[in-house]
Amino acid sequence: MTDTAVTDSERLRAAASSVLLGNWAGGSTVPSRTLYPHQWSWDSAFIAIGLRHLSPRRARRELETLFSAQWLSDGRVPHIVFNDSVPADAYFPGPDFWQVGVPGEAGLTGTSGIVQPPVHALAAWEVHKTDPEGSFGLGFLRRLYPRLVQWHDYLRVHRDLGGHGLASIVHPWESGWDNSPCWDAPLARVNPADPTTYVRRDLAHSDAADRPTDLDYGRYVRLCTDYREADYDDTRIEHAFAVEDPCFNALLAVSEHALADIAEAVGADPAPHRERAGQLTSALIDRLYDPASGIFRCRDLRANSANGEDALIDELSASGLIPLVIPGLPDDIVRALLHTASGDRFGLGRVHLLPSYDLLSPAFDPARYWRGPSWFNIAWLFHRGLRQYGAEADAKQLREGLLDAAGRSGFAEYVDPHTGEGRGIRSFSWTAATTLDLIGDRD
Ligand code: 9WN
Repeated sequence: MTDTAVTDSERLRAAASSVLLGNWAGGSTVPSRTLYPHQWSWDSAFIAIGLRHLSPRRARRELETLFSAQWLSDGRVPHIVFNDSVPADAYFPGPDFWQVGVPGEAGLTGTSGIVQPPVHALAAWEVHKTDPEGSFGLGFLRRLYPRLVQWHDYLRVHRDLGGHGLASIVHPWESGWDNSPCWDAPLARVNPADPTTYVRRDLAHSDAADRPTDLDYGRYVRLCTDYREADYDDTRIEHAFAVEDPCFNALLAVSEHALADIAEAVGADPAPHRERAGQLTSALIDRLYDPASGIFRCRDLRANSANGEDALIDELSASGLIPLVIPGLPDDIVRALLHTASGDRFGLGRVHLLPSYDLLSPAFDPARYWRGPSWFNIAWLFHRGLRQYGAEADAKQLREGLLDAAGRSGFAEYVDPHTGEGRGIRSFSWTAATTLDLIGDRD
């Protein structure tokens, strides 16, 4: 290689960097300038993991901005933090809909009232490790640690709706896998909101064939208005939608492990966090693991509202493979997850990245949002799980696939698992961030 030669990796790195820098909004990064012009909770965690390679300072700021909007009342970290430089009607549901203020925070007009997967402690720990000196010097972990503890406490205290030690989601948006077929049955019981009472903004930026249907949107809106009317108080509402999701709880378990590392670094006691991580892992296995299909499944707490019985949801989603990120899983479960991932339902190694949903199901759709397409953050998580359990060849192939698809698609929101064609919007932040994080491995 000559001094002037530019490698593919360098080009990709430059392109990914320019997406992240272009989406920087002053204190945090928008997922997309057009479709998602505010700060999103789990996006920011993935973004920080990529941003740390460009600027550890900015990566720390990303997380601190998010936590500056954490609710003082109960510790919840909202799924959206609204930026007041963006017109109120740029995104629906916007700040006027949620009616939640952020007292004393300049530049932020409010937040949503629901949450997203708790991947933040993991992100904070990864960001810290990139620049321990700068992080310690500025007290990054010392400030964030109590906030992360409060966030996990919110989920433990207010969201264990099933009473067996797992956190429940109360809206499909809380899963991050918004319109997965897993939500079809529990969502069908929800009365859609009157479509004349709101205007969707997403269809102005994305193809309707890629996005959720109007009927699903009506139900999403209804769940939000019911929660809002109960002042987002989990003790004052019988949530119509209440589900234990494997990805959400796996990320909580991994983050609890990260919190133990953070506790140690700031001189606090790591033991309660390790214990809690162990409890979460056991509860996840007891409640959600399905040995017959070799995957974790979602549990619908309202499956039979008449007698209050819950039931596993009859759909196989890649959410059920994400527990592979948890350290110390029993060997038989690791083997089963690897087997399921590379079987015909998910086609690992034979399709692009990892499809979000069962390739063999009639509900599979290669284009529509979370009903089949492959997402980059999900591939990043599964890659981490593969490496953790020594599946190096699969990990390498997935990493190569992620980098190629990201570059070729212009950092698409997601890709068709069969063709690799980009779908949704382009210049999507976590696609660029996961690229930056994995690119080093290819050099
Ligand atoms: C609703 C921002 C978010 C992601 C979600 C993804 C999508 C929002 C939407 O975009 O959800 O939160 O309007 O569809 O499903 O995972 O965090 O990128």
